[in-house]
Amino acid sequence: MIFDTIVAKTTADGTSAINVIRVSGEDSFSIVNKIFKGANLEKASSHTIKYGYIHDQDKTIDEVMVFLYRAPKSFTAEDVIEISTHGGNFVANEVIKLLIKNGARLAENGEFTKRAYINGRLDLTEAESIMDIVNAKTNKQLTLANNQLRGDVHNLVDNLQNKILDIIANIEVNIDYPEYDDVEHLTTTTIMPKIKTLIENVDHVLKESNTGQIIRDGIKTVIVGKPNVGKSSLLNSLLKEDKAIVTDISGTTRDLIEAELNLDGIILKLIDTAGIRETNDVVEKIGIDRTIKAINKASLVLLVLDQSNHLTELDETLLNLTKEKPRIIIGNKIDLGNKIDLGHENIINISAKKNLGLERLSKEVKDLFVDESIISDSYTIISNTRHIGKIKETKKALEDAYAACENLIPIDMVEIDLRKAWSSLGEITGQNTSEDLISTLFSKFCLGK
Ligand SMILES: Nc1nc2c(ncn2[C@@H]2O[C@H](COP(=O)(O)OP(=O)(O)OP(=O)(O)O)[C@@H](O)[C@H]2O)c(=O)[nH]1
Ligand SMILES: [Mg+2]
Repeated sequence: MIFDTIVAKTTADGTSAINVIRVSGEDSFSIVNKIFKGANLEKASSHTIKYGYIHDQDKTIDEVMVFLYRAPKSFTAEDVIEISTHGGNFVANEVIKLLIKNGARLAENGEFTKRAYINGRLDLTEAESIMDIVNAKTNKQLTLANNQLRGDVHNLVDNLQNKILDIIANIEVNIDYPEYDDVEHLTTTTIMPKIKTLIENVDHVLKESNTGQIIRDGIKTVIVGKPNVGKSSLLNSLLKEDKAIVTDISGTTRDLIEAELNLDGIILKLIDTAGIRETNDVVEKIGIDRTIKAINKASLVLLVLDQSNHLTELDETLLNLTKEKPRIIIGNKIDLGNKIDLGHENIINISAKKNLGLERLSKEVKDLFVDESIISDSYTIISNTRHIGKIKETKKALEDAYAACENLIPIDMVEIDLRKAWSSLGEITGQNTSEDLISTLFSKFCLGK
């Protein structure tokens, strides 16, 4: 496909050692050549670097290096030139303005990657993984993103699609040559076991994707408890900084305090809340309201109790309020006593003030959410919410197909469900994806990507 020539700065704004300006499209070489003094770029070979100057008629703008990539061996699979200028926004903008004056257009967010996708250099999962690499904050996130970029998710999806096609082929043969087999026999002996195995495969992928999603997106975690039990102290000791105000006055925290924590490779998106109690104070009431909403939205609740005092009615209320949620019950102030015993319910005893027991808490979080054994270079797990959604659709369609077989519904109806499963998978890699979705996905990228 032939597109116009686009330009953008690929490095971040601000002063730096160098800036890289990327130009991609059919006229890249002729446009840059017009403003470059040095070698004749139009005659230069691919994958070479030239030294020279960017000039605007007689005026020198900057001393630069240009990196040349001819189609299709470039990031976008088009002719690409990357110009390294000196750092600084002003000089970069002057060069970009000059390129636009000579026929290039300012790129949209993610447009280079979008072209790589449209030109078949990357599938959608590979393009999406580039954003994940840019956003990675932990080693585990980076491993997942790199595996996806290498094509692991693509291969996994391809493999499932091929298995579905195999069943569809079976059905087609039967429809074309009905004398080969009777339909009932075909479904029960050939098709149903195959669909069943596929559902199991998809289920397995979904199960492991829980870990993937948590590695990629972190765990929304809310710290709750009655006033003064040490919620803010816990936040601070986990973060190893005095982020929240801690006092011995009940009701110190009035509104939600948010922070992010890297817990041995797992990102906890922590929210410290206002202690829950009966109150007539309007400000505090609003705070408590927000706490309840935060509990509802969280994936993990850290319920803090005070081990230096016996359980109160308020603690019981909170235990009840959070019992349906994945939660960890924390017995804080263990340095002052050990007065609470919840029987069969597990309590992690800690002292937020004295930094005791925090490793046990980390271990508990991991045990609840992460299967460490599947995070490796050689293992494929799905982590992207969009992909997980499509796999769930696939599973539903396969289950419909299976139920149709069971109910002896005509075989061509079963085939419709199977085709639906196949096309849901295709949406993951971008085989049959709407223009709207593509635009939305790439608009989340940064400029120059
Ligand atoms: N001895 C001891 N004191 C603690 C511990 N954790 C917190 N405290 C103290 O308990 C008091 C309350 O701590 P905060 O962290 O403000 O409690 P909170 O739950 O955030 O309270 P509110 O924001 O009012 O709901 C402070 O005086 C802390 O120093 C602990 O493990 N041991
Ligand atoms: Mg507090």
